[in-house]
Amino acid sequence: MCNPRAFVLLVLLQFLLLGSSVSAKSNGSSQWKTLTGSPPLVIARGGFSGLLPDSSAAAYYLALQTSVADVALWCDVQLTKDAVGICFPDPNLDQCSFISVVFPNQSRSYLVNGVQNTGYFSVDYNFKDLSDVRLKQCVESRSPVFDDSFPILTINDVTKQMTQTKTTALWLNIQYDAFFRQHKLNMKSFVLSVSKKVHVSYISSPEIGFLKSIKPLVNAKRTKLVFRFLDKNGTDPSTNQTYGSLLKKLTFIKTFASGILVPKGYIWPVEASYLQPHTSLVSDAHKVGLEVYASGFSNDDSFSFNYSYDPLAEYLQFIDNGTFSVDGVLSDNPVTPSAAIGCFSQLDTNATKRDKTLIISNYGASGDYPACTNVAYNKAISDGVDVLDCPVQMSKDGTPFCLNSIDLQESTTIAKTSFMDYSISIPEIKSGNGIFAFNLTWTDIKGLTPSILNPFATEFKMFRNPKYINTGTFVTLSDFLSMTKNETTLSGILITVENAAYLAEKQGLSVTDAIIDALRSAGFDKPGSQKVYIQSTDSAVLLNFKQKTNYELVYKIDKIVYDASNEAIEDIKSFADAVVINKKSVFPWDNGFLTSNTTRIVPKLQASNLSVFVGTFSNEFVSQAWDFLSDSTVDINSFIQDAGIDGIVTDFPKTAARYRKNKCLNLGEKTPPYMQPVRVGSLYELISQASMSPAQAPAPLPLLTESEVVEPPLPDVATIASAPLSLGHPVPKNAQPKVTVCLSNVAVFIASLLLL
Ligand SMILES: *[C@@H]1O[C@H](CO)[C@@H](O)[C@H](O)[C@H]1NC(C)=O
Ligand SMILES: *[C@@H]1O[C@H](CO)[C@@H](O)[C@H](O)[C@H]1NC(C)=O
Ligand SMILES: *[C@@H]1O[C@H](CO)[C@@H](O)[C@H](O)[C@H]1NC(C)=O
Ligand SMILES: *[C@@H]1O[C@H](CO)[C@@H](O)[C@H](O)[C@H]1NC(C)=O
Ligand SMILES: *[C@@H]1O[C@H](CO)[C@@H](O)[C@H](O)[C@H]1NC(C)=O
Ligand SMILES: *[C@@H]1O[C@H](CO)[C@@H](O)[C@H](O)[C@H]1NC(C)=O
Ligand SMILES: *[C@@H]1O[C@H](CO)[C@@H](O)[C@H](O)[C@H]1NC(C)=O
Ligand SMILES: *[C@@H]1O[C@H](CO)[C@@H](O)[C@H](O)[C@H]1NC(C)=O
Ligand SMILES: *[C@@H]1O[C@H](CO)[C@@H](O)[C@H](O)[C@H]1NC(C)=O
Ligand SMILES: CC(=O)N[C@H]1CO[C@H](CO)[C@@H](O)[C@@H]1O
Ligand SMILES: CC(=O)N[C@H]1CO[C@H](CO)[C@@H](O)[C@@H]1O
Repeated sequence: MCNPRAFVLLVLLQFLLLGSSVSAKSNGSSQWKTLTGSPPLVIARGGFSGLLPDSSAAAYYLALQTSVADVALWCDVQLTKDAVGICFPDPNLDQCSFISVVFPNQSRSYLVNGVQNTGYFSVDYNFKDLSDVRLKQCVESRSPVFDDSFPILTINDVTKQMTQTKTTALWLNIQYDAFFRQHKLNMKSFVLSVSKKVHVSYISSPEIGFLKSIKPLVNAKRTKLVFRFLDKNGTDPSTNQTYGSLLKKLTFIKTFASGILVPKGYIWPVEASYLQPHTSLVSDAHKVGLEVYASGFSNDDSFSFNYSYDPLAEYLQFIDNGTFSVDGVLSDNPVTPSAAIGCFSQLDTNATKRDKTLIISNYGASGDYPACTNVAYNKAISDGVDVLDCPVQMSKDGTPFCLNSIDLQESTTIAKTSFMDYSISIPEIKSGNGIFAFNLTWTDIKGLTPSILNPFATEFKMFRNPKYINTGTFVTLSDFLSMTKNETTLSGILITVENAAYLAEKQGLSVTDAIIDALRSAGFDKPGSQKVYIQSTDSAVLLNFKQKTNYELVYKIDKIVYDASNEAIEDIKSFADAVVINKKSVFPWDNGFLTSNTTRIVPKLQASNLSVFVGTFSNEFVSQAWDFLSDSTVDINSFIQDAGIDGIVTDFPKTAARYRKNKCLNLGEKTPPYMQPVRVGSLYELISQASMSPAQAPAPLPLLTESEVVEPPLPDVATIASAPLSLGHPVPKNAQPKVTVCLSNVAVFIASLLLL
């Protein structure tokens, strides 16, 4: 390796990433519906190109470390002017490297398969000219922090990396034979020379002419030839036939290839972002003896809403749908298909839970349906949630009902109705205007149209399940209780209480009494199989319940806290059995990367017999640290295995429930690499090395102190004759002593954080 910087980075990676070479061979004895009956192949496109620059040494390394042992490393072969074979995604080097910085003003224009293309082409440079060119991420949405560190690799460099694991396969993709021939470069003789030196397991090309010409010259037992299909409209330059028409000639293709590689939509078509019934391509191809590999898998690409942003679900659809299995998948994030194959396939529908972590819904299955609607609740139950949650709000006429927020604007279309006139500002509740639940009767609220929560829409333009954006109906607390009471799969329900003091004092509504009454009427006050959890951020609410009931009490800490003082923990123990904390309190992060190991908060709370629940888990990869490889299962696995939490609060109970059934739990030393918790901090180290400037020292650890935990007791319920007087107006100072005290406590707490 000519670049000392990249070498240092690689050594670091080697040191910090999963080091053990535990055998990760998939279980071959099970019945796969692939052509040969073997498990499907995982093909790492340019290495782990979903995180690290495509075709970089680091990307290939990470792929080897996180995948099944027989992973195939995919190299897009390009030739330089002096006929050196490099692995690079395109013959135009411009988009995925900094070549234009090294050779300013040298861009050129060529016809590539009939399309005019401008940039910097490998055919114009000798390999040694490229020694100062560094790689960069080709996909804009991917983190650029690893850019400008890694040089272009030759195929030789890649095969050297593979020697440490004997089972790894090499896959050479020859995308542009015709183009290189136009430039007097002979791809065929180059590929043959490589295959004489190293074992090339697969050669793919979208050009029939190339495959036909090489077929007599390779050993069919050692090397499989794969015909690659592109867009159905596209044309193979060697035959002038469209790929769409070639799809009808599988027996002809079998004469020169042993398999086909097709865009995944050829198998499971997607229309308007929803999955259509599958085509018969896999079984048709298997009938004529062709293997089928599917391309286009990456964890950060928009895929069908049928998968609920869960990339593992997509792989299962292709390899474990009961009807067929593709023979391999071409992936930018090979950890995910590895886990799909090694841990999640062929699970019994009734597979037992192998992990005891509690799964608690966040407003029902709110990732799939509008929050707290009947459909969100039913989906959460059928997805296997343990504890179903109802955040209780009060209507003007005193009906407790389930909704994520006291402000009806957050998950209904009320802002588009005549109730918009009810929009007011109550700074004690939230900043900005709201249309508050206690201002409308239950009849009016029931008539509102629910609307799905979209936490990642503004910043990331990621939207949830558009087909069901306004479905479902809202339920009262007593509806919720009768729906859950006989549900044997639920181990409990969780009732969330907020704004109790305000409702009592200003609106004359006692939310705590309403809840206690509803639970009693539904029979939850008697010992039963289901636990009732009462959750609040307000310790006074929990103390109130503690005096009157025997329910499990859960204290929610909104702030990010890495530790807690002994006094604070003693206080919490006096009114709570469990605590809910933020994900970022468990693994500190900076700019999307984990900065250090787990904090002390979880063991500290657990040492005092407080259960620790953590939230909120979402499938959208933008909600996860990059360290979790854009895979919600890797995220969940690390929190459970590394941090040992007791419960996870999630918008997508299905992903968490499936995790608990996977075959790779409790295997100890035999845990395959793709189901081991990530080594936190390793990527962060890599970045600070890459940018050659030490990462900023992390901010001082936020500590939970006693002053925040202690709150004034709940006020008495006021008698309110008519519409409250002070609604929408600033509260006179001396009228609200209790609230003022409370606010000043928070202010002191925040100030103490800043001073730490
Ligand atoms: C492999 O599959 C066989 C048959 O299904 C099973 O008995 C065995 O336990 C499996 N091994 C592993 C490591 O999963
Ligand atoms: C080279 O590039 C620079 C900056 O893009 C530009 O100002 C200059 O005119 C270019 N020179 C030639 C000869 O194209
Ligand atoms: C493919 O062909 C159809 C019909 O000629 C056309 O409408 C469509 O835009 C083409 N798609 C691409 C990607 O070229
Ligand atoms: C394909 O079409 C081009 C342009 O029409 C023609 O020059 C070329 O000879 C054709 N190739 C084959 C193999 O038919
Ligand atoms: C995908 O989801 C849509 C909407 O729920 C549904 O109609 C369709 O049947 C699903 N497709 C598959 C293949 O399951
Ligand atoms: C799974 O469990 C359900 C309910 O207990 C039962 O009806 C069903 O037969 C079971 N299925 C299998 C495959 O065991
Ligand atoms: C649900 O439970 C209640 C009380 O335990 C019982 O009266 C009712 O019949 C049950 N309903 C169903 C559908 O099982
Ligand atoms: C994390 O913990 C491990 C083992 O306890 C230690 O070796 C490693 O240095 C720690 N890493 C960081 C970034 O703190
Ligand atoms: C935690 O609970 C266990 C068993 O209930 C008990 O033995 C232990 O003393 C408790 N520890 C603390 C710190 O309360
Ligand atoms: C076993 C399994 O998951 N089968 C599924 C295969 O895909 C079809 C279509 O989505 C589902 O209906 C099956 O349940
Ligand atoms: C039904 C009801 O309480 N409506 C009130 C909601 O709030 C607005 C604005 O404060 C009042 O004008 C309504 O009387």
